[in-house]
Amino acid sequence: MISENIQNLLENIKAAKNIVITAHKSPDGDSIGSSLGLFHFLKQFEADVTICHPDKAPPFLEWMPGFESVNDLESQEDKVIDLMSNADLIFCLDYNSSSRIGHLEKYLIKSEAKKVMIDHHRDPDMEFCDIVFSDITSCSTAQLIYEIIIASGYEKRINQEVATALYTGIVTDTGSFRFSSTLPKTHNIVAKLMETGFNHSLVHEQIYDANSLDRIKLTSFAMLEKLEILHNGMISYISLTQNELKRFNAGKGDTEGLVNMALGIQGVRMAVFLKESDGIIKMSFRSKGVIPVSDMASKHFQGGGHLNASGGKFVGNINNAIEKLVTILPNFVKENKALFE
Ligand SMILES: [Mn+2]
Repeated sequence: MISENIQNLLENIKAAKNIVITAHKSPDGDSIGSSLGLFHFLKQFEADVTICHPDKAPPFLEWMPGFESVNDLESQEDKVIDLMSNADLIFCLDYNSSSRIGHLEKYLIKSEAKKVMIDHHRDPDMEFCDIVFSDITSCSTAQLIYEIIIASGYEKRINQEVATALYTGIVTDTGSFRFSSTLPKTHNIVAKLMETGFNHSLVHEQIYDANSLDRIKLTSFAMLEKLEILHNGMISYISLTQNELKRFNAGKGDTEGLVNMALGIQGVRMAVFLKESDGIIKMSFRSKGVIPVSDMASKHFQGGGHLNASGGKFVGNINNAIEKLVTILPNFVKENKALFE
């Protein structure tokens, strides 16, 4: 897939005047890491390169080299619309469907630029991009970008900035190398990135040891007051209302990881997190082993994602969302009975 497309991609990069890098809504370490990794790489070519995301990145990524170059439609509307309309090459990173970029979608669809998808989510929509690099076995989009750079023959252009950004994408999307998507080649790639000499300990410290006191208190509250256990201790869920989030001044990214803590309980095989957000309920699903939470997300909650990590939503209030979840679960457990034993 990479080797088939690489020539076409390189020709487009070399011919481009204005390159725009987009990534999915609600940015995470991989969407920002892959955007900045590609940004620092492409800056070494002729074209002007900019990053246009649908919304603001969480503060825990602010330390990343080049972070100030990440524009977002939410807070820089005119600039982003202008950049999107002048683009002749647009990268679509870490999303498999144009519906994943919120209000940025209409500017992407309107644009006559060549579009390049680089992504690792299941069931990619092949229609909205001209060149597609989709590998659902890849642990992260950042890893795919590394492989694309290698295939392009420009390995020497992987400097510390590129490496730091791609490393951050890989670390965050693999849960620090623990998810089953982490392959031997992932470690080989990380070894190559580390050879550029960036401070990897500092990357971990900036990502994982920089919580606000409010965030720690929100986490404690969620665990103590809002954690529910079902099905003989095999399923856990946490729900948070808008008022509860407000009480702890929760900002972007502050509930990130709660679902993994709910999954981290001994005996729990599957965890769900529900969060009230702008009139809808956002849901995250996680599982151990090969329990396909992506099935539940896509069938019942207008979402999808990865086998062990998926997202979805429910339109309505949080109690109805919980009710629907609790009603569906017995059947889901029955369908995947062997996986819950
Ligand atoms: Mn990703």
